[in-house]
Amino acid sequence: MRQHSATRQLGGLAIRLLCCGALIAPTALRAQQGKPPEVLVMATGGTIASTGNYYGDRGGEVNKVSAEQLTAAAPGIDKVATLSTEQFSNVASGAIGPKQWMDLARRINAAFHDRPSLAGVVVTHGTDTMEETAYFLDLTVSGDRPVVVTGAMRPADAIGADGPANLFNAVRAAAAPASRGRGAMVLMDDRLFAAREVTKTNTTRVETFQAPEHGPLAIVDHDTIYYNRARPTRHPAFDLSNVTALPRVDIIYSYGGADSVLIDAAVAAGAKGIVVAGVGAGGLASGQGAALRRAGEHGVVVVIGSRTGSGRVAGSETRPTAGDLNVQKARVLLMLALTRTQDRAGVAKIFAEYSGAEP
Ligand code: DAS
Repeated sequence: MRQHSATRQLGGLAIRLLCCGALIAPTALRAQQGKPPEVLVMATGGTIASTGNYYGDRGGEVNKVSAEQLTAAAPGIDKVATLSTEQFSNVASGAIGPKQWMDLARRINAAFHDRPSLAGVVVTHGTDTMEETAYFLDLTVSGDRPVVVTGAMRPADAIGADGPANLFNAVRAAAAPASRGRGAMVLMDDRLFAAREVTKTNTTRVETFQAPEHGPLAIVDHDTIYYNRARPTRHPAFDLSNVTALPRVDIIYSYGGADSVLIDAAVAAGAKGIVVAGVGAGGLASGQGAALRRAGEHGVVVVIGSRTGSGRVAGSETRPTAGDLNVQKARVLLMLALTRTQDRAGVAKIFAEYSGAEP
């Protein structure tokens, strides 16, 4: 892991923050404190750090842009925060999974611990699995300082590249006092979303990130970050200090004619949990029920979600369901829940608290 430190002086971009009725003037706060907020930019790779032909020969040129080059490409960024940068990795987001999630969470927790003056952290990340990493960080980074995950739909050298504006706005959001207590968020296309709610909805459009049935937490305008919701109730972060590896959890899709084969294969591969992308409000193909019961008898915890893309799956005290988490996020929560308990009712309780399944 390479680390760069680039401290830059800031000037006075006025950002007015309207939050829960309170109008805050950050420039005034900064003037009082004598220096602009400190933000750490942690770069992991993705399209934001890639160059090359967007639809053609990207292969030879991907992932060549460093964390320092990313910040240098966002004019004025040094006027909104005192930046430091760290190159965590430089890979496409398909190469980021449970091991990298844990390393990243540990690194961010350590940065917050070691630097009390740090206002927030920005993570640059490929967009394909961004929502999973963001949700993992939401569940595992402790304290009230924000983590803002951002990326780009267009490479760094594309016409109309969105990376510099996204990074600029993510740094503004991470520096803003109004962002405290909101957990991890995703900033894309001038909007901030809660990590637990956001999902990628389109393969290529810059407005691909949406939060179905919830909407954005904030609109990021040139002069203002306008939060339109009160701070959420936060549950304690999952403690990773004794976790060496996350348990295997697989996602099984339900569809007309689906049978037991993939479920049995997941159990044989050592899955400790299965998330089902059920039909409708958590229904199953008739060929899957017996295999899921068998999995349960083997101690595998089954969580039922939905493949529809929005809406709740109602649960009970003994039957864990995804609530309104999509299945990829239910998988993240199940992996973490299984580090606390392997008991089905215990997992159901955690899901009720964290996922919105609670009636
Ligand atoms: N390169 C892909 C990724 O790393 C896509 C992207 O970043 O937008 O997820």
